[in-house]
Formats: sequence, structure tokens, C-alpha cells
Amino acid sequence: MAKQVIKVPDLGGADQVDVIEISVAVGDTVAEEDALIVVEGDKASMDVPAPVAGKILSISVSEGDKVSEGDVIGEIETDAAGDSAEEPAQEAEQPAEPAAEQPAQPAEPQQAAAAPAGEATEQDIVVPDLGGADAVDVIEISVSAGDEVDEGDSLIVVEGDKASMDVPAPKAGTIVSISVKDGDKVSTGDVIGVMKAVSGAAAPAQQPAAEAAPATEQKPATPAAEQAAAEPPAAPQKDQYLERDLTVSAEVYAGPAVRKLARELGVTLNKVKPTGPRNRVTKDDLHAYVKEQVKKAESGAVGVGGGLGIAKMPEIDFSQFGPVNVEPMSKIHKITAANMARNWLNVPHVTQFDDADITELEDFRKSMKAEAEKRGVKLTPVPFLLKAVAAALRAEPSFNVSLHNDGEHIVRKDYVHVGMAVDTPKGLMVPVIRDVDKKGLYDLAEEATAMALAARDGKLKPKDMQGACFTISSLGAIGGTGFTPIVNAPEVGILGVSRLSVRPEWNGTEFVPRKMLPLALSYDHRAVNGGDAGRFMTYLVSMLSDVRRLLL
Ligand code: CAO
Repeated sequence: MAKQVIKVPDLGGADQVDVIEISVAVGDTVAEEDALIVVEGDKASMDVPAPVAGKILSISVSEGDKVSEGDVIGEIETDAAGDSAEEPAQEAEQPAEPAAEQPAQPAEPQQAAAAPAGEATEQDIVVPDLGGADAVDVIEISVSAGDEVDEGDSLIVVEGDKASMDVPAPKAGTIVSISVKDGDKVSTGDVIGVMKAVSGAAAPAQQPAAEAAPATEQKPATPAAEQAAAEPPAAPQKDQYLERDLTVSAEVYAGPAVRKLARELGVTLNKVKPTGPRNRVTKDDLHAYVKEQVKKAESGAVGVGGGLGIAKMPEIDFSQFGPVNVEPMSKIHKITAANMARNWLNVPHVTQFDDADITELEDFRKSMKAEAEKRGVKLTPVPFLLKAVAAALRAEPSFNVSLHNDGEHIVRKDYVHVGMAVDTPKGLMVPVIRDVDKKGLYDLAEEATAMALAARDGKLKPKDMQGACFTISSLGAIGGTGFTPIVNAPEVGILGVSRLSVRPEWNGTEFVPRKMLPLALSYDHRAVNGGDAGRFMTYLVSMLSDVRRLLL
């Protein structure tokens, strides 16, 4: 065992950077390179990594302190034998960051030729010297085309494994274009956009080498934290982080370790309330946010800001009430359960009811039954329903849509594929009959029977159950006077069909017995409004009530 002091590594000559996060506590065991504290200069933040693996004996700085290269920030106990207790081991003074993680100042001299003061010249914006590293992540785009920027303003933020930094505007001017996006990878010298720079006496087009801070002038593996110190002070010094937090609420400031943890936890950083210096999100903020979400979910509390916050079902031992047998659910049953819950919770349902007078349709169907059987086809009401639904989807295309995932578009479909719910011993399956609007009654009858058989025999392929625009769920053969079906999203409508009954209907002079088919149309009220639903249902009923129109 040996004790070793931990010192702030090479900060590229910069002084007095802020300690913005303490990532470990006394007693913690850390691996070599684990983040111990996070420091931040004006334009970059970096982790100070553990120089060796070991146990943290002390941390002598606090959040908000200022530190410089060589400052002692704590002590670590290592397994290595023979190290002096007083002298820091070699590693403690080594530059902390591998080159890949230390984006530095622009190494590229500015490309534009010197121009008279005040004249605008277009120039490429290039990724500055990343210390030889390749492919760091673009994690933020801070400007867009047309924005006016001051020299040194952040244009994009890039992040390596342990440090993030702003890529600053090489000059004051106007952004013409930014050619990278969040998630792209960039390397030194990559062009990330074009700007119109305003040349002036104070900012010559060709920066002097000392100001450009080319890679060759830097100490090897210079940490990112204080790269900005080498920059010429352009616009009045301002706190970019604070300013951007106030103006662009979507932007979040956090150290690389916090960003990494947020990614691991699946937390969107801009939902977390920052409590760190300069409104930065700390690890504690992340933990507090996750704890709060878990608590909300468990208590069932519905937050003002949204979230379903559904209370968990209590665990019940049913055997205390009588004998029970616990069986595994089939795969289909589990998938159906998950889909139903998802659709029920996500889709604001409305169900509209009506009865179709199918007396004539039934007379026609019965008259055709024998002929159909000769052709090997069973003519039930389902093929007629398929045909009527297809006609209604063409006549009232407001139902032949899906909501786009981006929440800003509607997908209108120019095909008519209809799903048919089939009750099978293993659970509910919904095969899809394609191009229903182009098929005749016999074809539909044949296909519906074949699909129902395949479903019951477990022979449907995944593609047989994809692509429906609308679903029919017929419980007519089973019974019931009505039910409210759940929309099979991303479809926006489903027709529930119940058992027909013979009822006295008033024809204007007398009551006559009519065969009435109860229909229930559930729809997603985000995509379809009541008027559209009313028209769709009325059209559907008129088609089913007038078999001649249906067969046209
Ligand atoms: N009213 C009265 N009788 C009806 C009817 C209705 N609405 N619909 C069908 N029938 C009759 C048929 O005409 C047939 O009688 P005949 O043999 O005398 O002609 C009989 O009921 C049996 O029909 P079927 O079940 O063989 O065929 P189908 O075309 O009516 O239905 C299918 C096919 C696949 C839709 C059906 O078998 C099925 O699985 N339905 C259940 C769907 C379901 O589970 N929905 C709920 C989903 S949400 O949980």
C-alpha cells in the first residue's frame, strides 16, 4: 500500500479554473482514469482522472473552488508498493488527458485573405486542433445560419471520452451554414460550416501563430479546460454558459462524466434541474431527478407537467381466497397484452355506435351461399364488411391515415389493407388482407377464411400481420350486443361488429322485422375528429344497407 497525492494535471498553462463537480467521495475505490473532479474554464470542461487505481483517502477541494496546474486536490491509496508517501507519483503530474480528449484552439490559420476593415469575407469554419485525435462527437449545435456571432462565441460543442469543448467562432461575423449535426463525428481540420467574417484592424485575417495556438506549440496532451485562455479577448468577456442557459432553455451544461451517466440512465439532460455552478447539471442533480421519477411512478401521482404516473397494481396472493393454478402466458398473449396497454394508454379513444340494416344483404348472402360453397368458399358477413370498410376508407380517407412519429405530420395512405381480428387458441391475431378495395366478394371470402385458418394453425408469417390501415373485429358469430374495440395503433380506426338481431323497425307506416347489425367504430381522436367519424360511419352503414351499391 502506498499513499499518493493527487494533483491537478497540466491545464495548458491556464490558471484558476473552476471546480464544478466532485465526482468521488472519501473511501471510494476508483480505477485508473476514473473522473475524480470536473473542472471548467470559459469554453471547456474536463474530468481530472485518477492517476492510479486505488482508494480515495481525501479530497481537499470543494465545488466552486478555483484550482491551477499542480494544485493538490486530494490523496489516494494505491496497491503499488514502494511509492513515497510525500512525493506525488509520476502519474499525478502527467497530463491528464489523452490527446483525443483535448480539443484545443483552432490550429488552422484563417483561410481568408486579409481584407479591409469592415468588409465581409466568406471562410470555412474548421474544427480546431484536437491534439491528433479523430472522430469526437458533436454534442450540441449552438448556432444556425444567419446568426451573428462574436469572435470566440461557441458554434458547436464537441465531446471526447473525458472532455467537452466549444468550437469557437474564429472571428466576428454571420454564420452562412453549419454542415454538421448532433451526433456527427468530427476530426481536426474538418469543415463544419461557412461564415462571413467581418475583417477589421483588430482581427487580421491571418492570425498570428501565437494566437492561433497551433498544435505544435502546445504541450503534448494539453487538457481542454483552459484552452480559451490563449484566445485573444474579442468581445467583452461574458459567461457563455449562463448566457446560453438563459436564452436557449433546450441547452444544458454538464461535464462529460454527467453526460455519460445521463446517457446510461436514459435521462434527457434538459429535464434535470441544474444546481451546479453556472447552472450546470451535476451527478447529484441526475440522481435526484431519477429518484423523483421513480417515486412519482410508484406513488401514482400525476405530475402537473404530464406523465401518466399510473399506480402499480398491488401484488395479490390469490391462493388465500381459494385454489388457483398459475400458468405461463403464451407469447402471443404477452405481446397482445403489451400492445393493448400501449394503445389504450396512448390513444385518446372515442367510440361511435350505429346499426346497419342488413336485411337485404343477408337475403343476398343466403341466396349466394350454395353457389359459394360449390366454389369452396364460405360466405359469411365478414367479406361484405371488408368490402364496405374498404369503400368507406376510399370515400372518407380521413380514416386511412397514421400519425407520424414526429408528432407534426399525418401519413395519408393510398392503399387499402384491412386487418381482421381472429380468435385463436393461443390468443388474438390480426392477419391483414391487402388491397381489399380491388378484390371481389369471393376473393375476400376465400382470403379471410385462409387467413383465419392460418392464424388458428399458427402459420401466419410476420408480414401477414403488418401494414393494415384499419381493423375489423367481428364477434358476430360469438354473440353480444356491442363492445368498444381498442384501436390497433398506428391505425386510427377499428370497427367492432356484434351479433345481428331481428328487430321491429318503423318504415313510416308500420313496424317491420329487420336484421340489424350493431357496429361500434373506435377511433384515435388525435387523428380523426367527430365529424369525419360521423361521415365514415354513415357511409359504411349506407353501403351495408344497400347491397347493390356494395357490389358495384
Ligand atoms: N351476426 C350473426 N351471425 C354472424 C355474424 C353476425 N354479426 N357474423 C358471422 N355470423 C355467423 C356466420 O354467418 C356463420 O354462420 P353460418 O355458418 O350459418 O353462415 C357463423 O356466424 C360463424 O362464422 P365464422 O366464425 O365461421 O366466420 P366469420 O366470417 O363470421 O368470422 C372471424 C371470421 C375470423 C372474424 C371469426 O372467426 C373470429 O375469429 N372472430 C373473433 C374476432 C375477435 O376475437 N375479436 C375480438 C378482438 S378484440 O379482443
